[in-house]
Amino acid sequence: IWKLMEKYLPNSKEAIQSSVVNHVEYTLAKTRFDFTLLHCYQAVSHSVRDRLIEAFNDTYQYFNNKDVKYVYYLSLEYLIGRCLQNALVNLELEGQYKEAMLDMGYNLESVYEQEVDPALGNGGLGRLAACFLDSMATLNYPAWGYGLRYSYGIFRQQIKDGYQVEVPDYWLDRGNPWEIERLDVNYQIKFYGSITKKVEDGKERTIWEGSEIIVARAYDNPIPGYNTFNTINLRLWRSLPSSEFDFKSFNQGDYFKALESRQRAEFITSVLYPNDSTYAGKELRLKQQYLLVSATIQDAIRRFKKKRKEWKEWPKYNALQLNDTHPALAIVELMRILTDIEGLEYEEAWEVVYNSFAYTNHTILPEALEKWGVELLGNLLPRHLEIIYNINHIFLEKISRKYPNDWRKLSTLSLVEEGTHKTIRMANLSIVGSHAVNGVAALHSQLLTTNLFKDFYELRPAKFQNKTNGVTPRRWIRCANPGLSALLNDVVGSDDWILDMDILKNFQKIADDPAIQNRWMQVKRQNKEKLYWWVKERCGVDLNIDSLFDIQVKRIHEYKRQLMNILYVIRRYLDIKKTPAEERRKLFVPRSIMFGGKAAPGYITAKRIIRLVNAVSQKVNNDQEVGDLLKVVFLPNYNVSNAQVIIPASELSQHISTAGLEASGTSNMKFVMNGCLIIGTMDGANVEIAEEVGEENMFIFGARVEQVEELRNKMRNSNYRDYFGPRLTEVCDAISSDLFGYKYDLDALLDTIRNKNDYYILGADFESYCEAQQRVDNLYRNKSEWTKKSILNSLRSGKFSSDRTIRQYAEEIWDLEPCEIPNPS
Ligand code: 26W
Repeated sequence: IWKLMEKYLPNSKEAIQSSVVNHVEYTLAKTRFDFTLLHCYQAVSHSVRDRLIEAFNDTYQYFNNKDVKYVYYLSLEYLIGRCLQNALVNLELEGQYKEAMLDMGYNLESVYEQEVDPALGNGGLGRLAACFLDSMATLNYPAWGYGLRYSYGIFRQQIKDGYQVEVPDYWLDRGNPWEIERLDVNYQIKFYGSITKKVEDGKERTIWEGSEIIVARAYDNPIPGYNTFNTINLRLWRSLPSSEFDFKSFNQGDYFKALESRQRAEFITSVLYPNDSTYAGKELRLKQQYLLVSATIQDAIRRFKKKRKEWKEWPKYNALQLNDTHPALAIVELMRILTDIEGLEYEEAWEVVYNSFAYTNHTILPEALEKWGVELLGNLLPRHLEIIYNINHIFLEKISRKYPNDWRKLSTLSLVEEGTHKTIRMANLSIVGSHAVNGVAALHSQLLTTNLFKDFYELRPAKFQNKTNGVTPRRWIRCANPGLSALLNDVVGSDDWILDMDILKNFQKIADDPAIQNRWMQVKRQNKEKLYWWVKERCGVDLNIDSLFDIQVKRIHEYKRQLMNILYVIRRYLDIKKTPAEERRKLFVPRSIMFGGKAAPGYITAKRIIRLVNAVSQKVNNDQEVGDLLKVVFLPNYNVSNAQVIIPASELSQHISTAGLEASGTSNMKFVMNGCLIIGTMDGANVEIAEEVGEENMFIFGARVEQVEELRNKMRNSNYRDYFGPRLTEVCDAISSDLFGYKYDLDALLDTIRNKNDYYILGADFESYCEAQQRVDNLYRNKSEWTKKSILNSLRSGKFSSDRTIRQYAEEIWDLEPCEIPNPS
């Protein structure tokens, strides 16, 4: 059979059709009488999956033969988005499939729409992991993604009476043709229990006996590279009961108790925690983290052992990247296995661990930093807590030798936070256990070394790096914006830009070309039309396609300042109302202002922001006087597939966080690539975007990082009426006068800036924001100038391809070489 398997699926239209038809008959067991579009999607996906599996098996076989070093990317979240189009584009078969399907009476685009979006992440961090997988595959790096196969992804957001309602997202409802269940890849995971010490030939050995044992099973998700046969694996773990463990209860005749414990095991990977940036501290979450960590480390060790190398060679063959501190226990787990089971000395084990791990920080918000209570941790993972204390002890001894009697240093560097409620600081553990630590944009990385991790930086400056985020042009231009892709192909004369975005810079002169400008505007208009219908169907609002599409889509957070955006919308509304009807069109550019994003279910202020947007929307959109000069829409259930419609259609996008608080942002990069102008603060990657595209092609405003603290202090000591300008005061008064209704919620919302010290300095930045908005209006009146800037934004966005980011990780952190498998064709 192995000889027979060596041939590959042919690419002809007929071959594609016959493979689809085969799946209709033999995989789906369908007849012509109840065949739906959904079945069509399933059959097509299975036929594409066959091809992925060919490439996927060959890839790892090849890696293995070449004895390469692997990177393991560990993340509790992946927002990979829909797979079908992405796979076809990366396999370069979209054209053939389109034709094959058309022939059979199906429009491929409507087939795409059948796919549910796997939403196994919250926001930026999860989507970054997905872009990284695409780039790792495309650049032929030997890589593995590891994560959890949650049965419920991030909730589906519905808007009822203007409020967010969360609906469970059981995304596996219709099966998942993309995953391969590995019935034979299972690992035992232990929890709780006790530890005993044994002395064997004069050496002390620790044995941890878990009292709850479950199983993690592998589900493989092939990730195809673009323009290469390489296809890598995203391996997601699912928790299952361990049959061995139940045996006892069954024998004791307690049937129901046995079933209960089985359900408890399955529950562990059932739901993604929908918080981003507030740490929950729940035991179930820690169980999730440990399950990922333990199964992944066991899998990596099993693979390494087949090589029959010594442990000290581990870092030569393995790099482990921690996507934030969520999987940080991996450091401890590898230490535990090396010392307790493999019998290495502590120092030997530490060398192995330290040289293979690296940690990426994604936020400096204090409420997001993970700190596990020692009781909780010590109860669930007693041996791990012991090892953490050990690591800390040895680390602090070094510190006190270097800085005798510096108690402040000792207490800030310690892995343990003392107090009535003792906790383990996962960031400190991650830094101490890693040879490299990075932030996700230049400004953010710099703030890590000067603020959050200052003392660590002074200890080992060489450990700290920057890796500015990036996004994959395959999904975010090629898939999401086919019109722009075709235009870029014509400009460049090939589709080489998909793999080398930097070449777009060579074509900047086209920005002045009226013919190109026209085509550019046409593409944007077609994308706006698509969003127009999307909005009409889902929100029942009729937008003016000629109005400026102004969009802010991201998780709802006070620091991202959606509140400032909506307060400005109200400002605009009041100004329009004050202006005599005959002068309105002269003074105001028609705008459609759209918001989208989920609020964490327990984050009341964020939910009130959504309520305010919807209240304003209702008032403004129904005001005859205003007409199409101003429309406000809340786009429900923002996710990856919706982003693919929203981003290419937008003309202005808002990235307006308080300076210093947005680590990077990644949608800003997607918007720029798609020829959208940014209104934003000098925060996160906006700073580098300004460097690349030129400040004159953006609308930059607001306080810089260095000014924020001073502004906060100033405001702390004064009444809000003294530092809110008249424009903001009037807006707040309008809300409080019940102009939009919902007075209770909205007053409470305003109090977060009026009486709570306005931590996010919205009051201080508002005037400068209004001025920037005025510049937007002025420029939009000049279609040609606007379009020129739009073109330049896109052509100068090359730095923000995740290919650049991944190359830097590979070269500067992982020490990893590409390994391209020969293309069989
Ligand atoms: C423990 C709760 C929790 C969950 C998720 C805390 C923090 C997080 C993430 C770190 C939040 C997140 O997604 N951060 C975003 O990461 C992106 C990718 O680097 C950045 O572009 C965003 O600026 C950052 O907010």
